[in-house]
Amino acid sequence: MLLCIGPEGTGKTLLLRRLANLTKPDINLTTVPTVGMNITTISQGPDLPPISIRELGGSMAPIWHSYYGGVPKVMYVIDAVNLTQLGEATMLLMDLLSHPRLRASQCTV
Ligand SMILES: Nc1nc2c(ncn2[C@@H]2O[C@H](COP(=O)(O)OP(=O)(O)OP(=O)(O)O)[C@@H](O)[C@H]2O)c(=O)[nH]1
Ligand SMILES: [Mg+2]
Repeated sequence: MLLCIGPEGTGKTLLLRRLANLTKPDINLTTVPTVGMNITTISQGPDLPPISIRELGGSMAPIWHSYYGGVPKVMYVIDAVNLTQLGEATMLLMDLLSHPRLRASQCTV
């Protein structure tokens, strides 16, 4: 299962909802902060298996590492327009990239 993480309010839930509903233009744009996790299944078409992505809320950043075991790919989402959050986003990304559990599984971020 893939992991989708990033600081609070960067648009992870909305992005995954969009990816899961590419053929439906009118998705609900209202979200609530993810407390815990959301699992989204994204179809890849008739010949490929669906992908499951686990989103962890930004408020869970201190325990994101508990979910790194065996993860082949991480989607790290930032809000590039939110300049006040970029410092935090960078620090969390550095923690992520240097985490031994992800390095051991040769995870792609
Ligand atoms: N205009 C605009 N608003 C967005 C976009 N992505 C997210 N939002 C809004 O930003 C707010 C937060 O989005 P979420 O998708 O809940 O953010 P999140 O990263 O899942 O947040 P946490 O679960 O708290 O970590 C919501 O009100 C969204 O509707 C975008 O691309 N454009
Ligand atoms: Mg969310």
